[in-house]
Amino acid sequence: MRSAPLTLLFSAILCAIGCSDSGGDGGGQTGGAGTTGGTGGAPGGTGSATGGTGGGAPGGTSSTTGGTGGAPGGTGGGDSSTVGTGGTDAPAARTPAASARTLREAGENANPPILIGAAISGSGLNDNGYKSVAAAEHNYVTAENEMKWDALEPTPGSFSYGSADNIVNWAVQNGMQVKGHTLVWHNQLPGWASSLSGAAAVEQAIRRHIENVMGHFKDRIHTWDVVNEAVITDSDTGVGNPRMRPSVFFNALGERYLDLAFEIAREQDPDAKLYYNDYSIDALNEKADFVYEMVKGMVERGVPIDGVGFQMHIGPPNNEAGGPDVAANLRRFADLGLEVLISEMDINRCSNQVTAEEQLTYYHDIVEACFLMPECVGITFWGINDGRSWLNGWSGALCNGQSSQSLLFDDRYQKKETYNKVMDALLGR
Ligand code: 9MR
Repeated sequence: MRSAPLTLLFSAILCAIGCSDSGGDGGGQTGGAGTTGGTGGAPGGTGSATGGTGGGAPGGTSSTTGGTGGAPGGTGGGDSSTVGTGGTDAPAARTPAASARTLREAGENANPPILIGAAISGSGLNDNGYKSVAAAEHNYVTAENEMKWDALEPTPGSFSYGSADNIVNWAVQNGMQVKGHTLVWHNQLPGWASSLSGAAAVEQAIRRHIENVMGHFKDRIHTWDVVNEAVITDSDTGVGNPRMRPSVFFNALGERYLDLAFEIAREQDPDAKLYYNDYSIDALNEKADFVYEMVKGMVERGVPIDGVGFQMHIGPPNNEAGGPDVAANLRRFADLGLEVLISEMDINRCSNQVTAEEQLTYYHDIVEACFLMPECVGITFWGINDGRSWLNGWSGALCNGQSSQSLLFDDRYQKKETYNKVMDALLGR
């Protein structure tokens, strides 16, 4: 959401000469609009198991000249009466909670709050240990596979929501927000969609899919990965000849398929947060530079994009990125007036390319880089426990049957040292 009503613009002018806002009301505070541009309002309060939905509010205007605007709203309590921290005077850095028993609590009690997420799998929800750690420690859910095109629209125009609904309903029951993942992606497409050809047929398929899926989840999902992984390089580390990825979408429509997808998504939900999401754009590398220019072009054309998800799959076969590098990279995207998110974090230890010590440093410093930026609205880990990590079974990850040891919990759902490093970063330690 990138357009602001006149009242917002007026208050922006007032705020340019100094204003102080007491913040949100449990939901997201409307994003401010600095005269030199501002970020849109960030997601609203997180709600709790006892209520408080705290949906994100409309963002403020933005311009390419930067400036920060609305920050996330307060944590939504049962009656949504908690005073939020959002407003037109977003702090330069986020303030940590004094203490926390869970990551979720650390995120909810930071000022402004930050969402703590996990990729959740349908099979995981059959396991009580998994479920209880997932709900206690996180307040933001991404379905690991259940909302991809092949799962939701296996045959043209015929939709199948059972598995996705299970995850979304579980999340809502536990006071968690959900990010829809993912509307337009070259991978995990059903065969019929991969073999479409011609601009009209592809555009029609994109429109039907987005309209149907966003319509189905409209009351339960307010943030979406609209386009995923549209850019490719010669190496999965984000280096070498960055370019638009050939796909059924790009081949038929060219780069304009991104604009189209975001515009259709905006028509479906004027208040949803709409994100572009990609891997190996975490560091300052060629792919990140290319995506930066691509997204900047979208912002300048007025395409309704609200933010960028940095997947943060660290280690083989993807990039490695140190804290300062991540901070500088996130900052330039935020200065476009966008929210930024860490959207799929894990750190692969297979093949020992990342040592145990490096893994701990990366976990701490990368989480800290996001946490310190009010425009960084969430950190999602790609799974709960090591044994279920997608990396273990994928040849590209060089695991050869070993565990990737990539996450925050072991297979008995005990906290690992990686968990402690993340908690330290969330508490400003
Ligand atoms: O974790 C997902 C794994 O179970 C699937 O087999 C894989 C198929 O492509 O997708 C994984 O999730 C991906 C996510 O949707 C997009 N970014 C990269 C993730 C890891 O591959």
